[in-house]
Amino acid sequence: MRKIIFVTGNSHKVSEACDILSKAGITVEQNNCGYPELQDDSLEKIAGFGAQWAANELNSEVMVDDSGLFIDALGGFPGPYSAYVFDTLGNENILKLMEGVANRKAVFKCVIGYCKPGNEPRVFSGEVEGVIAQKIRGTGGFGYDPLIEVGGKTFGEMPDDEKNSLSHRYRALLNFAGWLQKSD
Ligand code: ITT
Repeated sequence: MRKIIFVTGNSHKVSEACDILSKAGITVEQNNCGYPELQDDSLEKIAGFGAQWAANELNSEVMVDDSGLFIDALGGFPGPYSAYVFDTLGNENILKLMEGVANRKAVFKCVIGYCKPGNEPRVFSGEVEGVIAQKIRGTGGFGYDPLIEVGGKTFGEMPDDEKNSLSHRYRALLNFAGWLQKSD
């Protein structure tokens, strides 16, 4: 089994990555050292920069994950600011912003950054389209999961294995694992 260090402070991301990547023969170990967050609108640039910084810092191949929820009617908000907005507004206040809004389309995007020390980073993205639910539903998952509905259920209402078979993170990690298996 190949082992990759996953630099993140979010243990939910780690357990999802473990489930998804174990099927591709990859094990994941969390490192909580953090990395400087580039101020940029692009999740790809943020993830690439973070992966390169952490690979050089730890002198090891690493992966990072930068994710964001892009709400159509709010011009893509909170997008790259999703962590800050979740901590400050939270799901209930986002629902208030969406009161009476008919267009509830949203895209959840995940970008995996990967890098080896001294190398350029690679990025792998995955997206899932959904809608912002009328109410928070479900107690599973984390973060925005009870707010985003995909195929009639929120991520918060899905068992872990269901979310992990169709989520933005699943799609990004599948791209990553496919590339990793072909490279070295
Ligand atoms: P790290 O940067 O340390 O990896 P983070 O939680 O700050 O962890 P992000 O900036 O990528 O990660 O996440 C943006 C926000 O989106 C944050 O509030 C997460 O909890 C939330 N989030 C990320 N992935 C999610 C998912 O699959 N389901 C629900 N919420 C998610």
